Amino acid sequence: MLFKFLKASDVKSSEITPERLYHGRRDFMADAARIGAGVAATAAVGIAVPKAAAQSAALQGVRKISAYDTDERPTPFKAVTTYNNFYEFGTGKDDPAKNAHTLITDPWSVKVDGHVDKPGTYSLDDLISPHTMEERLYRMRCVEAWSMVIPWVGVPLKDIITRLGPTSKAKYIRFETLEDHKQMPGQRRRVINWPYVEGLRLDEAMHPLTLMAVGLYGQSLPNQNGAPLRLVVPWKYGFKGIKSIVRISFTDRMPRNSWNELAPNEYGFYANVNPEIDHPRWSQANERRIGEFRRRKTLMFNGYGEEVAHLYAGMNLKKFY
Ligand SMILES: Nc1nc2c(c(=O)[nH]1)N[C@H]1C(S)=C(S)[C@@H](COP(=O)(O)O)O[C@H]1N2
Ligand SMILES: [Mo]
Repeated sequence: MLFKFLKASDVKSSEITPERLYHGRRDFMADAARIGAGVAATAAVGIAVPKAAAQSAALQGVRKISAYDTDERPTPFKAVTTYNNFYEFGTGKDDPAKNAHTLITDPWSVKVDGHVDKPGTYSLDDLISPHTMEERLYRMRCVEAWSMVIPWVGVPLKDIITRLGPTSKAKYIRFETLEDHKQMPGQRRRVINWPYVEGLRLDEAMHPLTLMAVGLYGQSLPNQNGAPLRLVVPWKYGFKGIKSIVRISFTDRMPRNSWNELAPNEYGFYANVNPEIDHPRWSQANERRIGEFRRRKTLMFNGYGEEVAHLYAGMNLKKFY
């Protein structure tokens, strides 16, 4: 594996908490940005900070690294890695952390097919170029009305897509999670029509905010968070963020998606965070940030409206929920 950042096992054995490592590195990166060192990396954990991001941090004179980062406080590592949704390992929030150790993530390959110039079976290293790897502090919102702020490590999905070369027929992208009833004991129960599938319109997938994550808090993804690679779409409900991806298909038709299939009146294909449209069984107007007491107002497109609202101009968001 090419990834140079720490593995979860390295961190566990050290005295340093992932949060302290993370904050330490960000201080370092901000310092490097202030003194104008183009690429600031290779400190305790070496992910490369792209030059443009470092420079924009310098311009703003704040600890902002990526132009897309939220300035909100990251949710503690412990909560991010023990309060999860990953039905392949059980339906309880603490099931994935307890059960996901059976998932084998190395070696890992991803099948690419459909309307694309370079179909084939790719190893993780062939798919993820470390040159475009970035850290992004994103606000995440689950349809169950809780939210977190997570420092992801990943590459913009558009970089992967551009290299694969979708043809003019490709209008959507479809992702599929591993199906293996031995490694994923939750799949022995048919709570979902396995494998879990998700999709995006191609322009949503090409948006610079859309990330293919391979890590969080400066280390590779813990299994329960979707190792070794998972989707992160910060303006959509969490269920769009499909985990442990083994197949990427370029399609001309809107693909099915697992939550929509499970409960079509509750979960649409678009799944944009929209406080004005309640889930049939509860309100979406506010949310509980994990670790906080007072509920917060939920923001349209999860606060990313300035960046993404244009993707949905003219669409009836009540119909396309
Ligand atoms: N394969 C798969 N991906 C999945 C899920 C799942 O059950 N299986 N749950 C989704 C839901 S509902 C949420 S909120 C996020 C949770 O991601 P996290 O546990 O890393 O916070 O993963 C999404 N991706
Ligand atoms: Mo969710």
